[in-house]
Amino acid sequence: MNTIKGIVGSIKKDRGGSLYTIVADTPTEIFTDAELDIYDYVEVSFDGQSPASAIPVVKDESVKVLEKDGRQRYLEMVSSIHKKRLGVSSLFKDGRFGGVLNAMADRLDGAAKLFRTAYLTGAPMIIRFHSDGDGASGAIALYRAIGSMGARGGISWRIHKGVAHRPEALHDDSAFLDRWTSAEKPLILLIDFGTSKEGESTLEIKKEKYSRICIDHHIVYEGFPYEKFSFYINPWLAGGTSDLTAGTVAAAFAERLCGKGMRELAEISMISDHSVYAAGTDELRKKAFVLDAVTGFNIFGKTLSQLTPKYLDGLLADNERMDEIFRTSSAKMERLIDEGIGRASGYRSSLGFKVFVVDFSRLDKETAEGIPSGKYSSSLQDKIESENGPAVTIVQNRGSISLRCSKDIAGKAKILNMIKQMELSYDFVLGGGGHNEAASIRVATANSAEAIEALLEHLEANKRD
Ligand SMILES: [Mn+2]
Repeated sequence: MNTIKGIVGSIKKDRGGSLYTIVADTPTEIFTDAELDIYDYVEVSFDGQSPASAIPVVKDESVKVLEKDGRQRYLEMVSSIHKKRLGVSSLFKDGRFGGVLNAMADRLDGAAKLFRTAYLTGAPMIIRFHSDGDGASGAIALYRAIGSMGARGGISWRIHKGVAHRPEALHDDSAFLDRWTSAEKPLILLIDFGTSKEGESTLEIKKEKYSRICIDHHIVYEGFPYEKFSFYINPWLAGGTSDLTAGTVAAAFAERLCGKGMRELAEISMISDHSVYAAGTDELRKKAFVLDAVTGFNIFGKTLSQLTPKYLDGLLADNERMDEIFRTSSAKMERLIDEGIGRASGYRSSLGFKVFVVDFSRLDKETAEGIPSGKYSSSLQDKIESENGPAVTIVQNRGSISLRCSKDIAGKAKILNMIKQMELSYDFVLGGGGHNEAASIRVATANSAEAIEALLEHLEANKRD
């Protein structure tokens, strides 16, 4: 007979009973038909044989006279859990970006403490990560950290398309989170997205109801209400840039949580996001490519909900499957790139670099199937750059236009400024954003040719200032 004593930290009512998280030295989940409340102090006995609903639970009534006493005892228990030190991280000593991570250390530790408390007390969690190699590496790092904190349920991982946490997504999150009652607020964590005008409204809704952490590295625009997050962590607020990837910051966060090294995932995220800090072996490059392909190309027969960090982490360890994905997707991509370069219209800008324009919607349908034009534009840009030197690549796919710009000329081309100017100047521009090296713009499909003309004009106009 195994007995634990602890405090009820969360409850999810179900048919036939309730799922409780008991906060103790190691948090324990039990399913029982006993009626318990948050902060109840209980003794649970497991004989390893009885069905879950027959687990004997003895309530200690001596303290639960006033709710504040129950809360007090709970807080003492939580603070004893925290005596276990948060881990130290080697990424903070990295010569390339350690300084920026150190400048974010207080926020990272605060967020890690909030996350750890929510984790160990059974608060439900939604973890959303951007659907690319960067977002996926960050999610895998966190998944590994969680693995070392003891298994628990009530965590939903969601791969996320786009850069905004929109009201529809929040609605889904609420439907999941609101099934629990918990001592700590339910937690929403966003990795590699969330700095977006279109997501601002979700920061207004029920802001007292959820804890929210955002780990992002997209540029913070003026007026973005980041103070509405419990913790908003972004290198742009700490003297860094987007080159410090969200995956690397999430890896540092994960290291702080569990004390295990996450360097490999940080390196993969920097390769995937074309960071200036990207370095690494062929093996890491392959992993980055495979994560990008499997999260970005819709050709592997996986639905979005199947792309969990558990699956992705398993994939990184499965050499055979990785080879297969690498071969299939790189062959497909190479064919599409050759075709694009053959059909590109290019010219030399008076600013001194080449500009290439490719119409994605006219490429071979079968080869292009399942490959998003944004991913395509990054690979195309790499190839063009390696053959022509610094360049700007514009890929037009009906109303959606992707722009890519070599690092060396990003300061001259200023594509992000250009997109902002266009948003102000043209009604048919529906939105846009990104980094100076990689950005996108959405326009009304009927005006897409006009939009390309305007883009090229604005690119030239940059030389005036
Ligand atoms: Mn990223």
